[in-house]
Amino acid sequence: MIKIVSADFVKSASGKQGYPSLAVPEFAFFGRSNAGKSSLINMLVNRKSLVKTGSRPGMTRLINFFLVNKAFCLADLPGYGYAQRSSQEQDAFDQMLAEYSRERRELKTLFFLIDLRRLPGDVEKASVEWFESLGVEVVIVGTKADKLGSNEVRNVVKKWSAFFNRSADLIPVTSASKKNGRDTILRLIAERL
Ligand SMILES: Nc1nc2c(ncn2[C@@H]2O[C@H](COP(=O)(O)OP(=O)(O)O)[C@@H](O)[C@H]2O)c(=O)[nH]1
Ligand SMILES: [Mg+2]
Repeated sequence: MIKIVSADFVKSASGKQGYPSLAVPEFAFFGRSNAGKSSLINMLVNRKSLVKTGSRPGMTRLINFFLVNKAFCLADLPGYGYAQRSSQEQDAFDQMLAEYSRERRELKTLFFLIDLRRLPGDVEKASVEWFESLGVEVVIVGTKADKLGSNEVRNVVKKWSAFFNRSADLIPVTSASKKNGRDTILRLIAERL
């Protein structure tokens, strides 16, 4: 199991000119605003507030890069689904993601976080297919498991498994508040280093 020795904020970027040159494998966290991306990163690196959480949805418009153990990078991507976004902002957001997915050679895996209480729909399906079409491995992660009973969690994962057409074993379930699922995500990272 990966032991966290250090975790540092490196920088924020809106485009490839701003990406840090770290030359280490990178793992990205993507999902709807409020899905729990920042909280999950904090849980993984054992830090309460390395990444700011619970800020006004849609406020994070930049990609935030964190270097862990000087060995791998975690990228907190901006969240989608913020209704207040203008179409111009939406275009800039799509452009930022497209550029990141295409250009970021260090990117190994994208963790697609979905609140277990939400029903994934067309946006989620299309996003997964789009990332995969660019050759990006996508791991769907259920978040906020503490908000549901364990039977409910199992049923949700079963539904998602059918919806996304992938084995339920490949859909980790996490709770940042209960610190569940940490080992699973760290193991997935370790396997890819
Ligand atoms: N109960 C519970 N709340 C969570 C969990 N993860 C995140 N949250 C809460 O959900 C809100 C959004 O979390 P955040 O990490 O900022 O989501 P982000 O917008 O995807 O980065 C915050 O109020 C968090 O405290 C979790 O595992 N369980
Ligand atoms: Mg966040």
